Amino acid sequence: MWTAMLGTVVLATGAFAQGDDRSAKMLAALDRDKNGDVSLEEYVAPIKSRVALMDKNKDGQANAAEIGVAFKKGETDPGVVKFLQRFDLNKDGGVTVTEAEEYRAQRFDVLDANDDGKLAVDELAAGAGRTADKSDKSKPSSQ
Ligand SMILES: [Ca+2]
Ligand SMILES: [Ca+2]
Ligand SMILES: [Ca+2]
Ligand SMILES: [Ca+2]
Repeated sequence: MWTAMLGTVVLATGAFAQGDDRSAKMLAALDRDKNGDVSLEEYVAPIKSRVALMDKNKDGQANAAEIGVAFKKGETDPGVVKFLQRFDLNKDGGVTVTEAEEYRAQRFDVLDANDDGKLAVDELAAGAGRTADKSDKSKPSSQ
């Protein structure tokens, strides 16, 4: 019955879901072609449009002030700072669509546990509590 809310959760990508129900909803929201899993393109699409929307002055990136407006908070709000830290890959104080896409692509790679290029609901669920580096699990701690 959650199909009714598909449209409303598409942009809610900042907070990663907790639990299977949330993961199922997240998958449904991301799965634009409704084939039951999330492709890389589907996974990065929401953050691209989100950053583009945040960029009110259309200079190609969302800075702290613009992110603050989007979050309805001040630019020093922890959520805003965290968003910047996460997505501002070159640390120039602004998040471009490309940076957001790249961050999400890295995240996709982490979540895609079986490396089939698609995220299934269990992979989304497993990723809810995980932040980085699936490469670590296969390597004994070298350096
Ligand atoms: Ca899909
Ligand atoms: Ca801007
Ligand atoms: Ca940047
Ligand atoms: Ca997969």
